[in-house]
Amino acid sequence: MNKKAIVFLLVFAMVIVACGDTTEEAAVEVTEEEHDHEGESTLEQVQERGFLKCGVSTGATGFTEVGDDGSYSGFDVDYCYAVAAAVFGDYSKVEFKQLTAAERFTALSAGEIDVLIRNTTWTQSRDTELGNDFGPTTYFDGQQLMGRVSDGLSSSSTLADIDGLRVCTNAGTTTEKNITEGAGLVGATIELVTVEAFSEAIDKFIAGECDIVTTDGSGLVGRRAVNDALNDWAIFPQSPISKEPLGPTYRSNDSQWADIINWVVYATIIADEYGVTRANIDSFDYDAAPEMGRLFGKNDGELQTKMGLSADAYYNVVKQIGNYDEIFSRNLNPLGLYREGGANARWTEGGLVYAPPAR
Ligand SMILES: N[C@@H](CCC(=O)N[C@@H](CS)C(=O)NCC(=O)O)C(=O)O
Repeated sequence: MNKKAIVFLLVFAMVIVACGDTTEEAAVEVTEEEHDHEGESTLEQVQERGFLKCGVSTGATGFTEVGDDGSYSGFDVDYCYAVAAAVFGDYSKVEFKQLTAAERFTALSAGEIDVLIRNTTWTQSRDTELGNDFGPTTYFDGQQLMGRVSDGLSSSSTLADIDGLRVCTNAGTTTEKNITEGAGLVGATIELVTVEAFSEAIDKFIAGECDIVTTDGSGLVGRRAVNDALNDWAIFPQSPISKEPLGPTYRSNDSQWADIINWVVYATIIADEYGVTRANIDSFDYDAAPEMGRLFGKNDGELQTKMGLSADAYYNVVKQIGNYDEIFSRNLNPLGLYREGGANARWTEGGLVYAPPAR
């Protein structure tokens, strides 16, 4: 139910009084009609506001990058754009909020953002204790470590090899918990140094204040690529020390909003399964692929309007942002991250990227 409330705000303004040169402070009473969002769904709030508020990281190569002109790009950023395309038919209707790992869940529960798409791992405690629900995994990751080749580390190093070393990572992550537990299990004693943003951990690593940095494998590959350190920095162990399923996160008990976000991801995956791309989306034969037609609002049986969206909501996602493979390849292939042979491959090709049927 929409509820309008009249609120009176006392605004203290500095008023230059026209007598002599005295300056007086006057209290001006302003009446402002303010909208009370109580009882409104997340979708209604977002639609009424006219743009999506999407929480992203402070910087993760290939996932969240901010250009010199202030423009955002990356795999996570593209999923923010995709949600805006679904809700508004216009991907650009997004306001990004950069969040450190430690502040992300508070920002979400406080309503500062509508969805969090920020290298965020789905875990049991985040799901059950922190008031979050998780959407489909968009990137199956795992934690690894990075050290200097000049220190004798290589891609075949193991967790036991970090005994006695200083290990840097960012606070509020699964990373810090996994490394503490993992090192303990192999009997390695480490000095764990936690910083706010992961870029600070890299700065310390470069400055020699840390021997090791650790985070999701994708984050290490990205940082190594931008620092042109392929031959100098070794990523290990070959088999990650944890599972880090990364994907969109939203507030608990918000079923309609959850459906919308989930099907944004599924739409990109299903489009990839059918080979529908930004380039061929308008020449594709939807009569021959009724599932694709339903999902894009081209045939009978579309279900988007049942979710409060327009029938062509997911058509707009793929038309404007691309299918899963396009999003992955454009952002992550340049860093040396590929789907083939890994968990992010299509389920038909031995991977885990799978979507339920659109019917
Ligand atoms: N997936 C882990 C780690 C997330 C994380 O903070 N990853 C780093 C490295 S990719 C990152 O996003 N850094 C950017 C930042 O610190 O804002 C989690 O959910 O706790």
